[in-house]
Amino acid sequence: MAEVEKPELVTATDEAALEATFQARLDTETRVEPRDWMPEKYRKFMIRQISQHAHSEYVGMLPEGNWITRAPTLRRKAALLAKIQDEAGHAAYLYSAAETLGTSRDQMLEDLHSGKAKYSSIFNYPTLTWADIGTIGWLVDGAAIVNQVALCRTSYGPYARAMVRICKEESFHQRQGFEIITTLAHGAPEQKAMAQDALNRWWWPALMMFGPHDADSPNSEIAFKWKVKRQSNDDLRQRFVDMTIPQADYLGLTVPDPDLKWNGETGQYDFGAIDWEEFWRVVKGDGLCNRDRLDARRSAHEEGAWVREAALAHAGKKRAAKSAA
Ligand code: FAQ
Repeated sequence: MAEVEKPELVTATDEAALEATFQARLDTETRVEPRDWMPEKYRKFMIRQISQHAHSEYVGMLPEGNWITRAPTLRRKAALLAKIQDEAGHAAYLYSAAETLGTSRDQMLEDLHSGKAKYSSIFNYPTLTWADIGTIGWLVDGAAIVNQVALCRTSYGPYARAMVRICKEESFHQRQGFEIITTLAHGAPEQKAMAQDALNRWWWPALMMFGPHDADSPNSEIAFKWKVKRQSNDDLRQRFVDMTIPQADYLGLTVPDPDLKWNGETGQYDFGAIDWEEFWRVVKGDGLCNRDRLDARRSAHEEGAWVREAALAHAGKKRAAKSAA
């Protein structure tokens, strides 16, 4: 199908025709690329989602960063450092993908630092013990993969392509987390207790990562129409639960949900009610670590100003030298 290019003058009728062609392209699974015409609403919707995803990766470095200096062995420390660097890389790809939609990194960071933009609620919980680092890899990266594998088929080309690479790296993260938690769960009674305590604290926040129930998800309808979302919040959450319970069984750990049970009819696990009041409180800024996380990001940004200025000055000098040559 031909590219949809924006004509010089667009009347309301043209706009409707362009939108119809845009939707027809989506319906035939044609990806949207940066130079294609797209409805303003789609552009804004994608900036919202991709930038919030980027912020999650960016803020997501902080809970784990807390343990770099306290990792129990050199090998664990090297793997943790590599993982955190990967998250920085994910943020960088995602900020770049969002920039192709016409926003700037400065704008996105301003929205994060001012508290206007959201990031995943999970990163507002504290990492109290080393077992939390294993649990983040196991559950948080595990949930992120379930969500992001679906996004590899999302309609905006640069985002979908970033997801493919990110998912590969997240798989490594999940494996290293599971290895940490396996060592603890199969270790001394104190280590097993530490693993169980971490699971108790991270289980429910991990389920919240998939967002509100489908019926309470205002963005879902249009996200499906535009093929941004391929599977619903509840379907992905269910997939994560079904995938994770056998892993908890293997570890000999108990998921903190008295209502959890296998349902032979559906072939899935039924699970208890999520505390949505807690979810919204954390999303709105009142979680255990929201203030710390934003303070840390703001001060890192301010302290890094000289690096950005130096890089710009260097690029300016190189440009000047090239045009003088
Ligand atoms: N936290 O209408 P919906 C990672 C907001 S990456 C905070 O259902 P939507 C890697 C939502 O934005 C984790 N806010 O929204 C890693 C919306 O508000 P808005 C991040 C949330 O977009 C691992 C409102 O609630 N992954 O972990 C959350 O259709 C380890 C209504 O919700 C992504 O961002 C939440 N959990 O569906 C890094 C994936 N859930 O924007 C370091 C891409 C919902 O209208 C260490 N994003 N909200 O003001 C998505 O797939 C979707 O945006 C959903 C939400 C599924 C998250």
